Amino acid sequence: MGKNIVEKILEKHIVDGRMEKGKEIGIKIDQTLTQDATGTMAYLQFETLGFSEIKTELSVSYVDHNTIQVGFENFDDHKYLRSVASKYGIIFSRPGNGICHQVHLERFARPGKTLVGSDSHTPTAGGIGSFAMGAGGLDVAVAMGGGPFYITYPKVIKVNLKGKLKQWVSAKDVVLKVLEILTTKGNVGCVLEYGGEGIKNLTVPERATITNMGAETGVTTSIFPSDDVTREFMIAQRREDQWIELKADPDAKYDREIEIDLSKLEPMAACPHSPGNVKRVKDIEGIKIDQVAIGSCTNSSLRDLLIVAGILEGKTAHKDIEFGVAPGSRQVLEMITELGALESLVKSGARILESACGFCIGNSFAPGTNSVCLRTNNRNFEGRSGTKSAQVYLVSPETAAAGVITGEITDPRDLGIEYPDIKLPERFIIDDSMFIFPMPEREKIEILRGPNIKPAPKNTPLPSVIRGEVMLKVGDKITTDHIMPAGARLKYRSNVPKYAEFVFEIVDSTFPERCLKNKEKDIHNIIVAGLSYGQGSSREHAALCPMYLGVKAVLAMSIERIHHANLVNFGILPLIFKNEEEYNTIEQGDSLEMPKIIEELKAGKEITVRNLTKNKEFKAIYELSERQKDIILAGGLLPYTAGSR
Ligand code: MIC
Ligand code: SF4
Repeated sequence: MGKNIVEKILEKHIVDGRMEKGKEIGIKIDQTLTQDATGTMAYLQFETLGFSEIKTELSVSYVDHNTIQVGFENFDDHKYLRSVASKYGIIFSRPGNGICHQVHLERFARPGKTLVGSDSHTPTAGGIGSFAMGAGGLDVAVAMGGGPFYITYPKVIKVNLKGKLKQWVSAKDVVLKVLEILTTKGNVGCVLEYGGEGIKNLTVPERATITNMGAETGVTTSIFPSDDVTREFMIAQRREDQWIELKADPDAKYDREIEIDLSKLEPMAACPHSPGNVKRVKDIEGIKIDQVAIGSCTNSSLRDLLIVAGILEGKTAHKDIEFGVAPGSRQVLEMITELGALESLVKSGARILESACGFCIGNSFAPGTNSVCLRTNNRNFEGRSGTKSAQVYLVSPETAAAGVITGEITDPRDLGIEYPDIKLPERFIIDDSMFIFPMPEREKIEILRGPNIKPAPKNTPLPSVIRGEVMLKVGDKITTDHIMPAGARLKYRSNVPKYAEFVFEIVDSTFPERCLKNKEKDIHNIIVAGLSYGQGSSREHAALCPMYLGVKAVLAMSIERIHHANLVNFGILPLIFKNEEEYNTIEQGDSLEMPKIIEELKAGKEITVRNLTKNKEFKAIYELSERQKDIILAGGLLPYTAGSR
């Protein structure tokens, strides 16, 4: 029987378990990447685990999130990351070199390889045919040390692309269409495999826009075949020798197929406050805007910026807006400089922002009160821009550029100008001088730790009885941005006691203090949530900091994949309600007791939960493999792995 691409890659990498849908498998990881906001903790954990060097083919540490540097903390983190990288054989990408996903795509990602990154948009590399997944930092630390990475053997959804995109419609509109079809819920455990004759009309960076934002559907990853288009890109990056062909067999089977006719697509927008709230730009035209931000790992490639520069050539940004452009990498910045596009952007009034995450993570370029923004990134959760009252619409570079000119949401096809005729170069400027490659004689290297860098906290084994209080009850689609705000708080990523002061800051800022009071009295803290709890980023701090505050269990209607894995990794019991009624009955402040957890977990039985306040008892379920149960019992992956070494 023919195989699809996912099967082909997984069968070459499986080291634990069987290739059976829905079952847990362990796979060998060829490459890892980290970024600074999750990386410091990943490397602190790598150190705690006691590995002497990395065991992967290639591991890269990027600095792209915390580059604002108000105070000493960020720079200290950069120094720590640089020293750890040199010590353990990791390539260090210096700040200024660009956003991890864009740079990895340009310089390191390879078709057919597995990649795990401590960032949920790691699937960007799926655009080049890499099987690339986001994970918490601790999982990445274990993978760097040569351990397997565990996933659920996925269902594969084929996305069949046919036809060709019309002018003014681009890759972002394709993935927004995918989001409209699949939404942000219910896709856990699936992989999106792209195919069909339409793919030949999409370049690698365009494919990467699609696989990047696929993360918002909740899938494990998205992947494109590796074909002549991939080869051309790799030639242009002078990496032709790393190209291999990768395609599905003609009789390959899929669990589901979706067809998208590229020629029928129109400009789309994800409206506030969810990437799944997709509408046609036509239907929201005319809304006045205050800010346009172009960049992020979704849309900051050379192709994107050349298009924007072409559209804005000879024009000035509308007087009522602030406009910023963040090129995705130093390579992109150098290329737009050489090709003259930078000049036209500057002349149009663009504020040229750093080649970093910046506005996307909300640590700079925050919009004003009630501002309406057009942004080309992938997430528009409430408050993520840095301003709670802002309304963020996620759009393509074309639609963003149209807004720059008119000052309102505009279908770019209505601009009445010619679509820029851009030509991508046959060769990119290759300059790897902003990477620090590891050198021999690493023993003597001293690891530099500033005062903001605190050791990775460890949990204690799961108590035999959880007895505690519902500290917070939240609704559906609580994102990791709700749980653990980034933005201005990002600089505390290496300092858990400090960062924990901001858990649920935008939902209920009293949460941390209340939790700590209980913790002192040995009362366990419990979180109750609705559907899709923990959507969004891979930040393990959304589990690590609650763990630090004494949270022992999360009881939800459903929990997203990466966050679920992070809860397990930090020894927090992830439980699922069997029905909505139980969720409805439970209230914040209720006292709960789970009297037999260890016994029930070991026997594979449902967990008994007593609501002492309501005098009710019910059973909760869980989706945990035997391995994950052992991790929870040990108090998390750190004590579990340390114990087994
Ligand atoms: C994000 O886009 O939310 C981030 C910041 O890149 C996160 C990682 C993090 O929180 O550090 C992600 O997507 O995983
Ligand atoms: Fe950076 Fe934004 Fe991409 Fe996250 S989504 S890696 S913050 S650019």
